[in-house]
This record gives sequence, C-alpha cells and structure tokens, in this order.
Amino acid sequence: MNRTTLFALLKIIFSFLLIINKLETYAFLRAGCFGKPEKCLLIEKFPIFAIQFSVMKNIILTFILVAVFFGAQAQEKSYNVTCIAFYNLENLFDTINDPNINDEEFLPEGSNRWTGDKYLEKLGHMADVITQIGDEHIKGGPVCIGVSEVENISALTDLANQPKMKASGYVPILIEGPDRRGVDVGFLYRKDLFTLVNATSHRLVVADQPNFRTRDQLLVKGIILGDTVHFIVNHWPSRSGGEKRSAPMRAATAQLARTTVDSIMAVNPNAKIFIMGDLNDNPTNASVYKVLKAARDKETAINITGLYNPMYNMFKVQGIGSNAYRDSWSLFDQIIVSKGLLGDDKSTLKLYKTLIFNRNFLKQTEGAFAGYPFRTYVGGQYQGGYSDHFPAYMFLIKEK
Ligand SMILES: [Ca+2]
Ligand SMILES: [Ca+2]
Repeated sequence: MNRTTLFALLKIIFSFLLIINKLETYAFLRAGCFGKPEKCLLIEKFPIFAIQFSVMKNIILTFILVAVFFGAQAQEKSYNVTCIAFYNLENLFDTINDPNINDEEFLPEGSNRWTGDKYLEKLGHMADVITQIGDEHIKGGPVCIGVSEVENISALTDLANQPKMKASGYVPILIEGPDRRGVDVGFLYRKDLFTLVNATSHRLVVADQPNFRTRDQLLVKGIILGDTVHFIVNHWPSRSGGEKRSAPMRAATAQLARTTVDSIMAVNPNAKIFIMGDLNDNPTNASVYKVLKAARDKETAINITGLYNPMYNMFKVQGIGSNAYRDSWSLFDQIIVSKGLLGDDKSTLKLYKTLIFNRNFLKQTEGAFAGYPFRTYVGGQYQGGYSDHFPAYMFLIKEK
C-alpha cells in the first residue's frame, strides 16, 4: 500500500468513526438508550458516561491507526530501478563493401540500393527506439542493451554517435565472428551507469559440420549499482531450411550458452547472469526449455536449473510476441536470468519486470500485416521502418 492510498483510507475510517460516535452520543443522551442493556443501565444512572465512552473509544482507535500508519511508513523502502534490453536491429550494415563477407545486398549499387541517406535514416530510427526503451522508469535508454545483426564495430559506433545516443553516453562493443553475411551481436552501455570489466566472445564449433558458421556469443562482464553482472548476447541459427532441420544447430548453440553459464556458476552459484538475444526459437522450444534449461517458474530455477525464463508465460499464457514468423507471432527475443537475480532479498540487484517494447510507432499501420513490426524492407521494397523484431526489456531493482 502506498502512502496516498493509506492517507485516503485513514481519512475515510476517521470520518466514519466520528459520525458513528456523534450519532451514538446524541442518541444515548436524547432518548435514554438504544444500546446494550448494561450500557443503558449505566447511562440512565450516569449520563456523562455515554460521552466519556465515545471519547475513550476514539482515543484508543486513533492510537491504533497512528501505530499502523507509522508501521507502514517504516516498512516502505525505496529502490533504485534500472533497465536492460535486447534489440535485433535487422541488418545494420554500413554502405562500404567488405570483400571478406557477403554484404553485397547492402551497398549503394546493391539490390537494396543501400545509400548513405537510408543508412542515416536507419541509424536515427534505431537511436529513437533505444533511447525510449524503459522510459517508464529511466530516461535516456537502458543501462545496457544487447543487439544483433550489426555488420561491424564501425556501424555500431555510428549508432552510438547518433545525437540521442551520445547524450546518454553509450559505448559500443562488438567482436567480429565468422558469419557469412558478416553480421554480429554487439553491446551498448551507458558509461555513467555501467562499469565494464571485460568482454570476450564464444564460438560454436560443430565437429561433424566444419562448414557450419553462425554468430559468436558475446560475454560481457560489468558492474551495475555496485553488483557484478554477466551478459551473454546471442543470435542463434535461423530456421531457414525448416524449423526441424535447423533445430540441432540451435540446440548446439543453446548448449554453448549453458556451458558458459555453468562455468560462471561454478565460481559463484549466485552469479547474476542474463542470457539475452534473438534465439530463433520460442521459450517453449527444446533448445531453450530443455537444453539451456530456462525454467518457466522461479521455484524450478532456484532449486534445479539455475535459470528462469520470464518470457515463457508471457508467450504461452499471455500470447505476447516480439516477431511474426510465418504469419503468426513468435517470441524469439528473450531475456533469461540466473537464480542470483531472483528472491525477496532486494539488498542486491533483482528482477522486477520483463516486457516487450511494442509501441505503435514500431508497428505497420495498414494492410494484411497491420500490427506487425514495421520493417526497413519488405520483399526488397524500402519501407523506411525500424526492424522485423520488437525489443525485449527488463527492469531490475535494488534497495537504496
Ligand atoms: Ca559493408
Ligand atoms: Ca562482421
């Protein structure tokens, strides 16, 4: 109960008691007695008792209410609220030809006619979105945001240098991986709110498939509000070629993330770890639920698996999605937390709330796909939108 509600409630109780007592006293004195027989007897003999009775009752009740009020005030703690997020930026390519990768689509003379103007519009759009995420509680954008589908550190630096991003003090991290299109996951943090400890990348190697390549996983360690935190940023293999056929690759990628989690937890079982990314699978799929072992409920996470997926019920029960896959909603963009971020003890950083950032400006407004993410391109046609994914974000709290 917050202070305003408590005040309102107390006011109602006081007024009510006052009216009752006034009526009671008036009735007692005026008509002899309408109360209990023993009370009436008392009043008949000593009318002054009726008044004293009411006054005493008021004083006692006032004491109780004042005690309750101050008790509630003492329990009311204040918290720091912070925000982290993940966003698939959908092909944040620069306009320069990199001969080592297949970026031909995204060149000024390429099939998408990816000119400087379009690139600048894309950067502006991404900055617009990022700096609004979490503005219910924190202005200027999340403290940390994992991203995917970025060509290189230079493109991510161009994003961090957008005026809105620069005002929030964002610093980019990206480590090149082996993806054939050259896209990588990256990380942006606000230097006044996050202290970087280190960043490393982890590669998936599949023994019997030497030609298979996917995005590396980025592991970032840092400090938020005095607590050490670990982020594993992911972009798991896509479903192209079929969901079933491609599932073993996502399972292998999930195992890579799980191994990283286990190695961190071997040192500190209560380590605060975030596994975030475009997993190209839903929270209910085997890769996430069985291989990564991201439990649907907190109890299982605390007692057995060590990982909790707040997006499981969001997807399964509430039907919320972050991207449309084959004409139906999916929730590929997820943030999963370790058990060190769960529990009632808020003296260290804890999970508060998980959401999908799906404001109207990010949605297509017309046509058969109204309500779906408003994209940069659809079927090779430039739309000037944002991304085919909505960002996922999470609020964390810690006692002041
Ligand atoms: Ca390029
Ligand atoms: Ca790259």
